[in-house]
Amino acid sequence: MKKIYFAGSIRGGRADAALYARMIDFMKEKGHAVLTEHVGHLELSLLEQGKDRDAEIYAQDTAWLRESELLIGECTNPSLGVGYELAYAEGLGKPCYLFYDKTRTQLSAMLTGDPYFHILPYESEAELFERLEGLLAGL
Ligand code: 6IA
Repeated sequence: MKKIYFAGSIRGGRADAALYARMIDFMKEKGHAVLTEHVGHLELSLLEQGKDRDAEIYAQDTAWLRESELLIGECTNPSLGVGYELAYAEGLGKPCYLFYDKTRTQLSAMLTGDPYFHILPYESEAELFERLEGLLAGL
């Protein structure tokens, strides 16, 4: 059982929120703890209306990054917050695995150009889950 920090877009756009939820469920089914389950909550856009909690969110998420053993990100939908989390995790030396749908986006050169990151491009959801399963099995 590993403590996983899952990163996915929130204010960057929620187009892939249901996919994040399926990835989070899959990681939990495989016996891992996902510290950031809310990233997959489909009702999050409603909850996000009150924005007075940002300092608390920042403090909690950076604490979870320090506590986590690795980061798994779904990076197809660009997100400043996810980019920040990736650099923060790299600074802490946490292994980072980044998925993105290469038929839908070109990942930032700041990620693909950094040999620290394990980049996992995919072309279909089936391929994404195959690669995620392989990654989790190797932990
Ligand atoms: O810039 P973005 O909002 O797209 O950044 C997304 C990333 O920042 C995610 O990977 C999260 O870990 C983190 N993040 C952004 N907003 C929140 C948040 N909002 N709660 C927790 N983590 C966040 C409020 C939700 C709350 C009302 C349940």
